[in-house]
Amino acid sequence: MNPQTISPAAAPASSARAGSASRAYLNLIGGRWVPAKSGKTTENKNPARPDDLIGTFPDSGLDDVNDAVRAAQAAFASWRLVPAPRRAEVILRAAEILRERKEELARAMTREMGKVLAETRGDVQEAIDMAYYIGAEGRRLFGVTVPSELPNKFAMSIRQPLGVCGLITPWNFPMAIPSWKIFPALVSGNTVVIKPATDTPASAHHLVEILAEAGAPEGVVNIVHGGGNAVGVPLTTHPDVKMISFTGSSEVGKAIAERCGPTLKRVSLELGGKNAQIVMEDADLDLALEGALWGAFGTTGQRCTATSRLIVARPVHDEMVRRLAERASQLRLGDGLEPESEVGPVINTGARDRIHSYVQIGQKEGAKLVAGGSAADEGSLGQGAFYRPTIFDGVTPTMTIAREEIFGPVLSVLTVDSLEEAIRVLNDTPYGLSSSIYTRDVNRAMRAVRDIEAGITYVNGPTIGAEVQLPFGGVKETGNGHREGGPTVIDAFTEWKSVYIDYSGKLQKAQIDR
Ligand code: UN1
Repeated sequence: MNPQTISPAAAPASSARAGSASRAYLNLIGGRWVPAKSGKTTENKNPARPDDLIGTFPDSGLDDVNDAVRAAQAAFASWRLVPAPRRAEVILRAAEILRERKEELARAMTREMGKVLAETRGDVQEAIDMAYYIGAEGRRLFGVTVPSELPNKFAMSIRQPLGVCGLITPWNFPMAIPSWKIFPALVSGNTVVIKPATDTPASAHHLVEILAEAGAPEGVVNIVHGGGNAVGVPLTTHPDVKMISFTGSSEVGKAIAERCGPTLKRVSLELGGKNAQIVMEDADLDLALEGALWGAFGTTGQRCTATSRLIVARPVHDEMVRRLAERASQLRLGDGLEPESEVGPVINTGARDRIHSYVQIGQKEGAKLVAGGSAADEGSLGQGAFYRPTIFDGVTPTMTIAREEIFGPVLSVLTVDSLEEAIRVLNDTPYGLSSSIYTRDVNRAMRAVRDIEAGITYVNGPTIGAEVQLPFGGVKETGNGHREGGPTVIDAFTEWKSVYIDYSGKLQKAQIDR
């Protein structure tokens, strides 16, 4: 392919817009929309209404992965030579299409994933934000120029793409997270094969379809639907895949890192969290209450950044817990497409049952249930995967519900007697993604910013709500040191090359000629 001619991948023949009908979705490989080679498909249904079939998706395997990697590898030869500002134009065009279709895409995402419409609009908005942010990066991709120690010699470092990147994305931000990975990969000159979560394949499909429409050349963006073992594993072990970017659980992240070891692939991991919000006795309690409700029960508690622990100073504990329990019990559960719904279903009935088993463990270990604690089954909720916003009081740092990521609407309240104890309790977890402190005392806020072990700390804001132009990621078992978002995401998707240009016309010996 001539790098000067960007011919868009063909759109699918049956390109029904993201709507309410059920549809047969396909993989995109080398610019062609194709079924799984085996011909097998799987169904995906609405978690609020299990009789609502969203569509059938290819149940792909090794052969499909191999085809996709081959197509991506072939496309890399010319995509890497397209000037970065022109690569970025594809992403900026995608931003325009996303903006035009935001409402329709959000509705399709709520139908597929369950979270309420305001939040799926936010999810599409996050993809739009990332497209504009990273699109502009096409005219930066800064390297560094430094002086050489020798005369008449020039030294600089430039960024180079890695090659084919394998992207494995979760269901909780079905468009935002694919966009965090696909856009920076492409602007840097890589080609991609994405395997989206099996619970949210349509949202990732819509993003990929938009990129094709925006002019991504054949083979630059490929999507292969299917399960972790059948598609994810061959992608991570494929010798021609140079990098894996994964968002999901720490358990799966560790398995992926091991599989990537033998081929020394770069692996960028965005994993679990056990995020906490501290509320000091001098905090604005109304604000802290709103923050905790949004952080714990927004997205039905299914964010990596969700608040799953509330660490409260003893003097304000009783008031905080009483008001929180009251407000949590009043939250309206329902189909996210209904305007009055405040909390949607969890992703599927398996997740609902797993969340409930944590609640049972919490009760057995002696925590005090003050709100929720069961699946919601009144009226039409009984058909869907709904779980009541749940709060445990009297939680101690060693209890299971204070330690393990539950990934659902369950908040554990712990009580402390000082800022030092609050920070110690907050840090007492294997994870380190997001954190928050509510205080009016700047000295306490600054000590928390310094001493909390987490990739993100909010002061007087909840643990959720990261913006795309800042690094996103965590410490300890939340990741392996890479960051998404911000200028840092480019580091994950590029290799540095140092270039020395000697214009002295003679052999000069570094470290020796002085
Ligand atoms: C996630 O839960 O994996 O900061 C991502 C937030 C969102 C992104 C969450 N902007 O809560």
